[in-house]
Amino acid sequence: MKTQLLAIAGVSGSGKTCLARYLAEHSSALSQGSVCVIAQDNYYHDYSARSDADRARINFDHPHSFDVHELLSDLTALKSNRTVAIPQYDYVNHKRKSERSQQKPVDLIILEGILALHWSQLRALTDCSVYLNTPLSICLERRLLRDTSERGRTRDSVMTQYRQHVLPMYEAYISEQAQWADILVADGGANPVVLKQIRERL
Ligand code: UZR
Ligand code: MG
Repeated sequence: MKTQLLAIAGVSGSGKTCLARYLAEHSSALSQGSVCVIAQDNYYHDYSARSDADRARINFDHPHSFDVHELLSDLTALKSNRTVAIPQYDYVNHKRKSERSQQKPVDLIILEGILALHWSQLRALTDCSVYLNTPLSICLERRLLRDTSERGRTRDSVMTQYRQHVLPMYEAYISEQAQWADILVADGGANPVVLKQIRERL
């Protein structure tokens, strides 16, 4: 059976990870075989050689911050039924972890990330694409909660990152991805209507 790729894009806090998890939990509606979720965040370049202060200044919302070649190569390999070693990311320290996780070939790959539809080569591999149009005020609220509880940040540092990187990159690169999506969604998270729409497309 041909491996299919579903890509979910949207700004930070739009509910990509939650939607991807929900779809994976209900994957029998989408695919008769196995499913995996890949976070694009795992493909940030490895900045571990930089100083802590330098790393804290990186614009992680810019397309240049991702190793798109490695992401494309892993997706192509999975689509050709080869096992890949997926990098793992440590948000607290803004670094790649030293270990990788082995991913065997699956029938459906769900890729979720802020720029999952940005590169044309990535879009060419995609069988169905979703863009989350969640209101920015909701995204910011979620981001504040998550980053202070799970990613070791202060409220001030989240707000500064938001003003300096998240919003400008949303305007420059993230929101335009809506034009390349098969399905536009008003909010992320668990959503049976989206599940049905995706099933009809795959
Ligand atoms: P999601 N990010 C960091 O803050 N530090 C890192 O080391 C790597 C990523 C943030 C990134 C982006 N940016 O907004 C967000 N900033 O993680 C993407 N600023 O992840 O879509 O899960 O929110
Ligand atoms: Mg996420």
